[in-house]
Amino acid sequence: MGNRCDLSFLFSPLEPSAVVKHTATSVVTIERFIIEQERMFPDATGELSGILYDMALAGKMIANKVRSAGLADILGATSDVNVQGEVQQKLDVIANEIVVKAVDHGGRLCAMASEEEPDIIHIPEGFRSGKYVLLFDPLDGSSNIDVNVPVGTIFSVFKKITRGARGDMEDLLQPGRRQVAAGYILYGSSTMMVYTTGQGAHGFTLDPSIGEFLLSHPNIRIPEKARYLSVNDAYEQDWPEPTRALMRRYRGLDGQQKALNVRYVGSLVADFHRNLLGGGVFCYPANSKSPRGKLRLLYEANPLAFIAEQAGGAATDGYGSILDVEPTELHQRTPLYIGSRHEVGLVDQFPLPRFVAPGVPERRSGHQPPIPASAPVGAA
Ligand code: AHM
Ligand code: MG
Repeated sequence: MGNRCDLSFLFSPLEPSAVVKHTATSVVTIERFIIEQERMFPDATGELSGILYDMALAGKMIANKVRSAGLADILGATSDVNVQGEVQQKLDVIANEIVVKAVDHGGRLCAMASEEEPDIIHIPEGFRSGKYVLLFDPLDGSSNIDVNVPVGTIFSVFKKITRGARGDMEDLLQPGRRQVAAGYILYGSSTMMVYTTGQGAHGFTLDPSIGEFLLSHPNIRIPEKARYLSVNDAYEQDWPEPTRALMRRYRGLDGQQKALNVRYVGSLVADFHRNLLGGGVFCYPANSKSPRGKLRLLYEANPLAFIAEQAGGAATDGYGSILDVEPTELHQRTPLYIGSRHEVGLVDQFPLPRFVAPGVPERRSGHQPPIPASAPVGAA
């Protein structure tokens, strides 16, 4: 790749995935790439780009903590539980603080929400309020930290829609289809950041020798031919029959297709990333103990769904695209089936029962009506 700045060929949706080779004197940093993308929009103010740089910086800082966690007495649990009733790991708390502090003062955001905090996070008095909101899971898969398994940060950005000076709950509760950017940082054998602003999904690998994310995977396209199934089948006994039948399909047990290979890390970002590059489907179905599933719509499902769609894949909760769900609460959970388009499409062939909380209408435009709340999750 030469030194000229025209990277427009990387943004063509028709360009196949390729791994970029850098030379000693020519590299494409994440900053350069973001600037090039921004140039395609003459009205862009640079604020969204600024949020992406801030997240890249936060990712580098968290990577640093994750790398040295075993040495620095930051492994293990705190004495606190988060809003979901889960024990907070020390690194959850540290990662949450790193993200908040990386973005709260730039004048680009008007509010935030984190999986680790119960309520809306306002921009502190004294800092300028901007036109975007950020929702994030600071350290997904954190129960794996103590055993040195990859973890990740996931984020989602929307434009402010309310009129007031500061951000509101309404700004945070928007359907995923309105995301203007989303991404994740995977702390694996190398640290990678993958993001989209709706112009394809692009991956960057952290070069630790210079401390920069370098473009390594432009225009990621999820392989059409899936290789992997990622699901925790310890829950099989709690799945309704249609879910079991769907899993039998993926495993080739009903004779309708070749069996997928099963790979489950138990860290969503790691499982998603492997399937994004290698082809596959990640499933976290609802079950009788978690009738709305486990994963969070706003911090996990939405951003990854945006990236999946931009890479040619899909994501559903079993009733329609994840991106069309209209959220009603910050920490809303959702079933999730995400990855290669064909495998995600198979979900439609299995009539999964739907859980609706009493008194809370499930809102989504143009999809099948829900089963009433009184119906058990196992009822078709
Ligand atoms: P977390 O946000 O508390 O870390 O929980 C989310 C994680 C995902 O990374 C992963 O896919 C899932 O929980 C694993 O759950 P389970 O152990 O039930 O399979
Ligand atoms: Mg999480």
